[in-house]
Amino acid sequence: MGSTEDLDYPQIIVQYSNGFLISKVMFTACELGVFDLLLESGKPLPSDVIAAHLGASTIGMKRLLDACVGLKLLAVEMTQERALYRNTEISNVYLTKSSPKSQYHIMMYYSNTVYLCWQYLADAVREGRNQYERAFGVSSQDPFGAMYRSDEEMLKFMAGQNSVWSICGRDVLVAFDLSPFTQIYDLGGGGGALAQECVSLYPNSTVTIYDLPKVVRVAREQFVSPEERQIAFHEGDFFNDSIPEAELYILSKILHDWDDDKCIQLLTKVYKACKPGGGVLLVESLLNEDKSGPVETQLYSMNMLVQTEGKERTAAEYSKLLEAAGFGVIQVKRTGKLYDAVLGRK
Ligand code: ASE
Repeated sequence: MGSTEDLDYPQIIVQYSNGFLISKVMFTACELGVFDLLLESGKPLPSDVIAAHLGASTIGMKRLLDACVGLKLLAVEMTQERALYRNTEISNVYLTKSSPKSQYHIMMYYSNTVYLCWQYLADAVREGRNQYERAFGVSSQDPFGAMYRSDEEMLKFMAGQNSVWSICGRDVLVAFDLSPFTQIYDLGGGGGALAQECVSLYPNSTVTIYDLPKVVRVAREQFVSPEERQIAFHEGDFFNDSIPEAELYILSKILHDWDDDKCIQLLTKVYKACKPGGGVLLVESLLNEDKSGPVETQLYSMNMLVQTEGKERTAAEYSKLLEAAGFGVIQVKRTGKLYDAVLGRK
């Protein structure tokens, strides 16, 4: 910001116009396996070698690699007329598939699913609802029926959501001391990465992942091993089936999928199931009270419009939902990262 932000050359407009080009370059380099190859190779490689290994054209690969250098996702060094490319530290940690902090799966979900929905953002704004019918030809009545329209889509979503917890999971789980709660249900816990983080932070806790039967099946097959004794599963639909008694319920990125009525309906069920002295932990990206930011959360709220029935909310809005369901003492902790925590007590 500064003197370039004027009407002669609107830097900010140029930057925003190019935003999707930046995303797509990063997603494509991930998808083609550029960062994985450079990690495995252990030494800088020329573009033609990278192209040959990844089954890509030399012309296209060279162009992609140079753009990644411009974006600081790769570094280049010149040796006798040959350009050699290597990963930057941030790429090694976040863009390779094998890294424990890999964001590869969420990027594939953004690039191949979210991206297609955003094609219809104007329609979503006009109509005030998600765009599954236009984007994928599936009914938008039941958003998770649409999001889980195939096992492959469901797996991509679960893997994508899991990757977020490798960078935000710890912060949302230490925002409050959860050690008094040993019996925990993670409602809509999906692939289980948050549950895994929870049992590692709180060794006396057991976390039951409550999710749809097909989600539980994939979580057991692909994400959580039977050796992980502190993690259990419960198959069910939390709107239509009963919710077992527990001390703490985690609702992580669940309420943002639904309108206020559905949220209150769900929270009321949770309140009834909850042991006295127990609570509910909401993990969500909080908007400022005047909705002036953070911009990431505002953008996610647009995404909830194109993909779900929900929206991102302020801390006061979540507190109102919790109070409507009967929860008393409500505490809010902002983490400064993407996701924040709200604790309501019974
Ligand atoms: C949901 C979370 C997500 C439902 C659909 C979703 C995410 C993407 N699509 O509960 C993760 C958050 N990212 C964005 C862009 O909203």
